Parts: sequence; C-alpha cells; structure tokens
Amino acid sequence: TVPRIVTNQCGYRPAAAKVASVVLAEGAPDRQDFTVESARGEVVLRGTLPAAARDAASGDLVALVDFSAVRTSGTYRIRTADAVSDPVIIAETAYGAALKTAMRAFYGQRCGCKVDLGGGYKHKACHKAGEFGVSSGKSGPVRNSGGWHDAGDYGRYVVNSGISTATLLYAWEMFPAMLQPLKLQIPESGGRVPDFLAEVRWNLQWMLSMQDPADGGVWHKQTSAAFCGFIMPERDDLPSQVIGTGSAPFKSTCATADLAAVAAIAARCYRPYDPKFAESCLVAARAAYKWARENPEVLFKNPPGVTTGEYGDRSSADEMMWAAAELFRTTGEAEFRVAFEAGLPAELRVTTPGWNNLMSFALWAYAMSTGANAALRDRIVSATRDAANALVEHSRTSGFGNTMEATDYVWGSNSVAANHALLLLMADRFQSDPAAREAALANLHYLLGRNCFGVSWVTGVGVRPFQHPHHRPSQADKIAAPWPGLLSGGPNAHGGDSVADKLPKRPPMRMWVDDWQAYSMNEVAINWNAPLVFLLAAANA
Ligand code: G3I
Ligand code: 9MR
Ligand code: ZN
Repeated sequence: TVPRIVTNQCGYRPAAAKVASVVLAEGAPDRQDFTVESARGEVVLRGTLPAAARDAASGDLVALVDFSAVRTSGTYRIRTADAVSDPVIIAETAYGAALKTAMRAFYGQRCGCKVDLGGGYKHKACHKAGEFGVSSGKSGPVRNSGGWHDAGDYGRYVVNSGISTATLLYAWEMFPAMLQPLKLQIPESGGRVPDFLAEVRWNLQWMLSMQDPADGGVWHKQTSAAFCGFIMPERDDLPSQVIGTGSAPFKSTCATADLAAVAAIAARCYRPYDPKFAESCLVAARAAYKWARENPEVLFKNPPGVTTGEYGDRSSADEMMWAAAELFRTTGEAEFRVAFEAGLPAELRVTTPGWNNLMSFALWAYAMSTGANAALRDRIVSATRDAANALVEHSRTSGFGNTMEATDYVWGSNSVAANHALLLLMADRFQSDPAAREAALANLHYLLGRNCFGVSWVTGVGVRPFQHPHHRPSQADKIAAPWPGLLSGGPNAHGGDSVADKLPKRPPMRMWVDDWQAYSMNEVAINWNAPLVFLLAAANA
C-alpha cells in the first residue's frame, strides 16, 4: 500500500525545515485536522491542513504539513482522519548511516578484486584480465584491472567514471569534517590514506590505466563487446576489451579531457596523504590535457560489433573547459587560465551537471581558483545564483518539494534531483543562501521517501526502500533484498526498455516501476550515487 503521508524515511535533523506531503484522495475534504504524535502517543503539534493543490509532476492532490516546529529528538507519526505516516525520526544523526551505506556501495561496485559488504553481499575477483579491442589501435593483452562497475552492468567507462569520481572528490574538498573520519570497512581501512579517498583511488587507478603512455590520450571504455547475462561478475568470462574509436587517433577527447580534469583534482586531494601518487596524477593530467588540445574534437561512437553503453557526446567543448579549469585550480599556471578564459561563451549559464555536461564544473572550478579574474568570478557566482533561484522557486511550487520541472524526468532523473542539490549547495558555498540549502535538502527528502510512491530510492535505506534494481549482482545472488546503498535511476517520462515502453502514459513523476528489467527507470549507476553521497555529506555537515 502506498502511504498517503510521505516524508524523508531517514528523518530530519532537529533544527531543519520539515514538511510532509499529504496526498488526498480525489473528492476528499481538505481542511482536515492533523496531529503530530510522539512515540508515547502525546500530541506535540496539531493544526488544519492548508488548501490542497494539484501537483503537476505527479497529478496528485497534495496538502503540505509543516512540522518544523517539532525540534525534540524522537520518533513521531503524522496523522489525519484517514491516514497515518510511517515513523518520522528527528535526530541529529539522521543521515549518518545513509552516508556510510551510499559510499560503501562504491566498494560493492569494485571490479578486479573480491568484495565483501557483509550480510552475504559479496563476489569473487572479477574481470582480472583485459585485452585491446581492434577499435583501440592496439592488440594483445592489457595488464589493467580495477575500477568500479558502472551500473547494473559490468562495464567501465572513462567518461562516466570522470564525473562520478570528480563529484566524490568535490564532496571531499567541501565537507572534510564529515568525510575525513568516515569509516568504510574496506580492505585499505587503517592505512595512511583516509577510507573515503582510498575507495575513490580504486577507480582513479583504473582510469589512469586507460591512458596511452605513448601519447597521453585516453581510451573511452573497457567492456565486453555486448552486455553479459544476469550473472555474478566473476562468472562473466566475456573478454574485457579496451575500446577506442576504431580509427586514428583511437582515443576520445571527452574521455581524455575528463581524465585530465579528474587527475588534476586528485593531485590536490591526495597530496597530503600520498604526495607521490598526487604527483603522478598531475603528470597524467598534463599529458592528457596536451593530447586533448591537439585532438579537440574526437567524438566517440560505438565501433561496429560493440553494443555496450556508448556515453557518446555531441560536444567536447565543456570537457575541454573543465580540464583547463581544474589544471588552473591545481597549478595556478597561466596557460590553463588563458585557455579557459578564451573558451568562454559570451553568455554564462550554469546548467545541471551530467555525464555529458561538465560546463558548470568548469565554471565552478575556475571560480574557486586562487588567481581567478575577480570580475569573471563574480559573473560565475551570479549565474550560479540565478540557476539556484529558479530551482528554489520550483521547490516551492512542487507538492513533493523537489526542484524538478516536467522536462527533468529523463533517464536517471534521480541524479538530476541530486545534481540540482549539488548546484544549490555550490550557490550556498559562494554566497550563503539558506533557501538554496533548504531546497537542496528538499531533494534529499524527495529521494528518501517524500515522493508520489512513498518509496526510498536508495536500497537498504529507510522503511520502504525499492527492491528490484537493474543490477546484476542483486539479481544473481541468492539474497532476496538488493545490494545496499544504491540509488535508482528514477522516473523517466520517455521510456527506453521493453517494460517501460509498455507502461500507460501518466504524469512524469509517476513514470517509474520497481522492476529489475526496467533499466531505463530502475537501474543504478555510479554517476547517480556520487551526487547522492555529496548531498548526504552536506546534510550531515
Ligand atoms: O536530455 C534529453 C532531453 O532533452 C530529451 O527531452 C529526452 C527525451 O528524449 O532525452 C534526454 O536525453 C536522455 C539522456 O539519457 C539524458 O541524460 C536520452 O533520451 C537517454 O537515452 C539517455 O540515456 C542514457 C542511457 O545510458 C542510454 O544511452 C543515460 O543518460 C545514461 O545514464 C545511460 O547510461 C548507461 C550506460 O550506457 C551503460 N551502463 C548503465 C548506464 C545507466 O543506465
Ligand atoms: O544491462 C544493460 C544496462 O546496464 C544498460 O543501461 C541498458 C541500456 O544500454 O542495457 C542493459 O542491457 C540490456 C540490453 O541493452 C538489451 N538486452 C537486455 C539487456 C539486459 O536487460
Ligand atoms: Zn568486474
């Protein structure tokens, strides 16, 4: 049964804004009374529901209960004449466990080593051997392994790894008090590198191994030619191929520029813990940048015979800007600043980050650099504020408090919600903005239960988490419940798989189903989990 009163299933911190969505049945009287009751049944707040409004994204009739006044830690329920909420927790530590679970999910995605998350969620070492595919311009075995499985499939894709790794490292730079002490129970725990950085490094090392030492260019992906069946990763014996563009120069600009940007960020983050590794990242970043400058528009399309994820992009200009900006932020060298400034469009617009849109990351990296042009920095801050203000406005008109418009419900829409939150938190960082921060948290509430399904879109988190991700290990192991800490792709108004394509057309937020075969709606992916971790780190801070 779908609960009619929905909230964040992890709860709220005592001082935070707290709003529940009460979904009214058609024709139900509005202006009903509501109460908020403590675990002992004591009424701590009572009132009358405000007038209900039709929520455009879901089609639901929704009244909002603001219970921000309840500030004492404890467990509560919200009640109307005919409905009662799940328990609502108020606690200073509301998001601590979720942060750890969502970050440990990356460990669960590790390729090339055995993994054991506890609770029976484990696999043996997988995809240990690689080979150069014909499209890479080389042949024979390649001695690389590692990285994170991209999603519900076992491919590893540099472009998507790029934004995922960068998002996590941005979280590291912005919320050190939350992430430095985080204990992840991974094989590296107890070493000289903090757990969070150790986990990210697992993927970084694979990304670095995709760079051609001969020229600095980076191959696009390492996958089998086609997706394997729904088996555990160690049972997948399809050759793991390094895949390129099929003709000279074989490497792609987006992959190469993304690696340049990420390795430049890594050079900053790892310097205090492992200066040698940090230095090798910077060397790789410079080499990749040089290649990308010489080959600025090599776009990737799957070569003949390859049907795994494409992560093709129509433009590499934003990735090039991002590489220049991160190298400038890390080194302060004029060459990178000049390249960034020369590449700027006349009108600056801050847009939602995504695997194929790194322009906002580029702008923010520049704005956070020592030595940035002050006037340009101000323009970036003001463009960020404009974008944030528009999102705050959407949040205020949504029945579920999220920042999304109808057009945001695409493949991976839950990552749009999380990346809107990231944008809002950047705005708040540049210029303190409580409304932006509140709208960012409202998207966390949406993802963790305050939505038209009353579902938590993170496996293992909250009282009603979704159960059937498109995720090979979750299907192939013998355990009913899915691997924990994974964010569903979320509602998608456009279909894209045979289950989704058969669903009746409904308002965009309703275009989701908890079915493991519906990969356009219910897959998981590292680039969706990364902004979730970013948001959880902010929510805990
Ligand atoms: O942005 C447009 C929007 O303007 C348009 O209105 C809408 C409707 O057509 O489409 C939007 O683009 C969609 C895009 O995702 C948004 O990022 C495309 O239709 C949609 O096909 C595209 O889906 C991508 C999907 O691969 C299929 O190529 C997802 O972004 C991407 O996350 C996903 O990635 C896959 C990998 O290929 C393989 N591994 C799993 C991973 C996750 O599903
Ligand atoms: O499992 C694959 C998933 O990771 C991709 O996002 C998706 C779209 O590329 O494809 C999935 O694989 C399906 C393939 O495309 C078609 N045959 C069924 C496969 C598994 O359901
Ligand atoms: Zn693997």
